[in-house]
Amino acid sequence: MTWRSLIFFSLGALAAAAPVTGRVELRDSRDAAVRKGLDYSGVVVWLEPVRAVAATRPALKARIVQRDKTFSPHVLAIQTGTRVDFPNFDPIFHNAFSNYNGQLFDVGLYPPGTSRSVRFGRAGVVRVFCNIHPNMSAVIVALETPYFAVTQKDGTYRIENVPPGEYRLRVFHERATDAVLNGLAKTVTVGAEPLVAAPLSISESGYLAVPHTNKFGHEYHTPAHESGLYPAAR
Ligand SMILES: [Cu+2]
Repeated sequence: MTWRSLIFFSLGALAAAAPVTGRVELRDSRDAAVRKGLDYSGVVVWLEPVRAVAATRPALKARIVQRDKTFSPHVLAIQTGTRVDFPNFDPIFHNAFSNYNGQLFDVGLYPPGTSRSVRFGRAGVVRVFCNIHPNMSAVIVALETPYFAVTQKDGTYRIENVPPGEYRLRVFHERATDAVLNGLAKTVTVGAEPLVAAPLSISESGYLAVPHTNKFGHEYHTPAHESGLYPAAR
């Protein structure tokens, strides 16, 4: 292949990929901001190719910052194989640990100004907590596909560069049951033009916040105002 044909081919491949956009609405929530329609953020929307195998992007990196005793972002979507850094920007120790498909990942206790990282090689939902501060929580959604996005506060999402084809559109929301989420999966066909997907409405009904334990499986010994409920009150 000559350089000219290679460049032509690359431009052609880029032009063929279109963005998929849409909007998600949350209902039946106990969260005041959600009920007022002010915060529909943190819903993961992704596209699984029905036939072709999604292209892999090696050596991907992402991060969840610890600052002001908060993990940020609260919801992170990644492709499997991504290494996630957990830098500690607080003047205190943190100990991020996670429950990953039922398996414990422990980053260990580490001091201010340092970082630890974990590579997530399998698809699944990773619940991240801090072993010291029960109110700290985050969710990592590891996906086999590179075509994903997380909703903004207004509920909109935008998945870039999706090649034409047939996909299963799927969603994850931390305060929805598996049955609700599975019921929302649907098939979409992406062509050469940008696609605006039909709006999605996710019910939080049936979701129960359960207390999480520390990494040793014990309750947190903390002041009463730091509830151990997950997801923690914000
Ligand atoms: Cu902490």
